[in-house]
Amino acid sequence: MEIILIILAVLLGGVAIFKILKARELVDGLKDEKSDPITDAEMRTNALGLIVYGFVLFALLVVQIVGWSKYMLPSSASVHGDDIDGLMNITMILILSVFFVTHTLLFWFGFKYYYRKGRKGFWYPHNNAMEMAWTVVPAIVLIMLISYGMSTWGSIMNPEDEADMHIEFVSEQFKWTTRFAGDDGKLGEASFALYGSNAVGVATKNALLKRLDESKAAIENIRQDSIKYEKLNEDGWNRSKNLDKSEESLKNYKANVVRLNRMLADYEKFPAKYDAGKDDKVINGNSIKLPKGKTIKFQFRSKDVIHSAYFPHFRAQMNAVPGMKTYFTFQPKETSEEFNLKAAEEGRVYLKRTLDEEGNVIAAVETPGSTGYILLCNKICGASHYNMKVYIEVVEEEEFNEWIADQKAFETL
Ligand SMILES: [Cu+2]
Repeated sequence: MEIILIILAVLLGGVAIFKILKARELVDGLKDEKSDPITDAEMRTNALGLIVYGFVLFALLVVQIVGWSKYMLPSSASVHGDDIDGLMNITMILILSVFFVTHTLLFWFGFKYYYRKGRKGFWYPHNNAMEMAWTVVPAIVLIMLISYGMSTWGSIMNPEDEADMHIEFVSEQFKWTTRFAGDDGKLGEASFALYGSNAVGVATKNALLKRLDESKAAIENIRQDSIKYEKLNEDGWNRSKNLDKSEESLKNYKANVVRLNRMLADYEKFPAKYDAGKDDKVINGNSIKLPKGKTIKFQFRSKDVIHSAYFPHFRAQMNAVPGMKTYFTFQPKETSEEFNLKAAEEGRVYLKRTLDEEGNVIAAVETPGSTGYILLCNKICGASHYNMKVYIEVVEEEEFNEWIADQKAFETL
């Protein structure tokens, strides 16, 4: 209510000023003054206003950079992340320098050459040397910047080191399911044909056979239902909609049976890639552990729409696209504990919230350090997109080994 009143007051104030100016114009018209409508003093005030505006703009920018840098991400927690930070810093230094130089000139020239009676502009239409300079110099700088960016990206996407570990994230509205490769160090084959109780569709032989049985049973059920609906239809009850639905499901399940049989035939030829899934560990919760100092190759899949796996502290991001696999490899170089200490040392803070019993925030205290590693969905994918995250704890190798040993294998061997 208060805000509405304030907005109304501002609006009415604006209307009043407009009306007063309009009235003044009419009075001037009556007086029939032939003088210049804008005086020299007004012109000078405007010019001064421009340069003051420039100073305020610069000052605000500097205040924000200095004052809010404590909320920025701490320095990278992954090995390749330092390259990304280097790229970011050089780019920011370059564009900020150009920004300050060009805008200083812009405001200064606007002030220095404001209109004064009797002064004429200097007509200077063209200069080849200058044209060349401001075309070639930015072109060279941009080519260098882009080459630097492309080579950095190229080396990050094609790491020389073999991965020590393989982990998969499968996205769906609205959660991530994690799969760790088992002792064989390989992620087994997976397919959407097995989704259901099998969260990421791991395709071991047993899982394929189980799903095949389920699909056949489902087809039988649908057939029984269809017979019932047809009977009801004959008795005068309109069940055409149910029949259409049954037909649709029947088609899907039949296609699934074809897919599963094709994979079972493939299993006879290449059993290894299916058997590799037996010891995989599927984690349904939203918190996982990772070992420090290991190169991890992450694989991403999606069950429904495009999601994006974003690990801000590790400077990593990759889309998870339905129907294909995408990859990103990185090595965490600090445990969660070490990272938190480093963040505090670097002067970073986060807001520590205290909630009451009903979950309302009653206090938010700036606390030195970091909230900790997290995997976020970075593609607006629907209503609960904001809540699609996995908490990651990076620990020493021994602690990780203990934790992963406690997780259940897909098929108990
Ligand atoms: Cu998402």
